[in-house]
Amino acid sequence: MTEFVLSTYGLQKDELTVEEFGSGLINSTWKVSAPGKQYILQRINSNVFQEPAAISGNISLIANHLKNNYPDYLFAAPIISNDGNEMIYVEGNGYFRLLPFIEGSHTFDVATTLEMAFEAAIQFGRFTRLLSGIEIDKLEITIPDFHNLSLRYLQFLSAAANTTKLRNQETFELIETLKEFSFIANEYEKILTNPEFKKRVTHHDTKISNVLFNHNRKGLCVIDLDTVMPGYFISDVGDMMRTYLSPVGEEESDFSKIIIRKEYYTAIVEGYMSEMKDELTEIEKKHFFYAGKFSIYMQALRFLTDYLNGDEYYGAAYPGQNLVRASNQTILLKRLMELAPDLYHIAIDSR
Ligand code: GN1
Ligand code: MG
Repeated sequence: MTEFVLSTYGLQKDELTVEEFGSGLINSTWKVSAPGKQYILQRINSNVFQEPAAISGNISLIANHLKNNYPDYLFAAPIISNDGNEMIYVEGNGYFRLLPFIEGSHTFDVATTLEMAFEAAIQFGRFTRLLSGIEIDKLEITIPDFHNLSLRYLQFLSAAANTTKLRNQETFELIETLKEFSFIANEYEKILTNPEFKKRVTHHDTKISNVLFNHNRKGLCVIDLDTVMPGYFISDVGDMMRTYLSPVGEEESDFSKIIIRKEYYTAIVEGYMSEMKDELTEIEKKHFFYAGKFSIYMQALRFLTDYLNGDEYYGAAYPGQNLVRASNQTILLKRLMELAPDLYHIAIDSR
């Protein structure tokens, strides 16, 4: 399959090596090595992204804006195929695209140093800031209601009401706990009606592996732009907290290892604010800590919903994987909330 796709870019099979790459849950990704040049090949999950043209439309809009206004910004735009397309459609297999592999770049799966968290937060903040001149309504919605926490909560309630007896019994306590946290969704409802919350160009998947670093571990740029669309800053800041604060990630089943590293919180604040402090409103700054609750709660709901629905969205490499992930994220949420008195003021005071 990949052979045919690569041939449409003029890349011939006998001179290529193709290996699986990265750790994303949704799209499939390969690294393609040709003599003297390397590429990233991706297959877009069309169950999740039902309108791939919305993704390529957004990416060209962004690429043009950056090229015209910030020509030095490193932006890995998709390569155009020999017949002039940004994506290749293969009957029965969906859409593929090819990107340049940025030479000398590195990615990391876990934020193991404060500098990495700081650099990543700069990169995501810079991305939103540099694109603040784009008319937000020109960007298309690539996944409707992707970070709509109220809807995610309703979907969770419905999954809990309609699951198998066994899954319901197993998850009873976790379901109750997540219901008790529904005030986080209520607060999101208030944000929706508050004009102080601005719709901005938002990445929506700010894990550390979506930042390219150079050999000195300085951030180069952000990647994985499928979910770039209008959104609130809490989505990006929150997902950084969700994925950088704990030394272990969402797959960890030894929950005693889930802790909040306060200094990583400060690194996220400092990195993000170094780019965004003049863009965010006072009310937004006051919701910096809330961002972490928002993202972690939403991810716990999404994993548990998927478990209750029979793992149809994320899939499961072993039975119960989505339950482990949901329990992990719920512990992370509790750990974060315990530190509210210590962390709440850091972003507000950083002005
Ligand atoms: C998915 O595919 P990946 O790993 O980049 C998901 C994110 C979740 C993440 C959890 C389109 O991202 O929202 O936070 O898994 N992306 C989509 O690991 O659902
Ligand atoms: Mg992603």
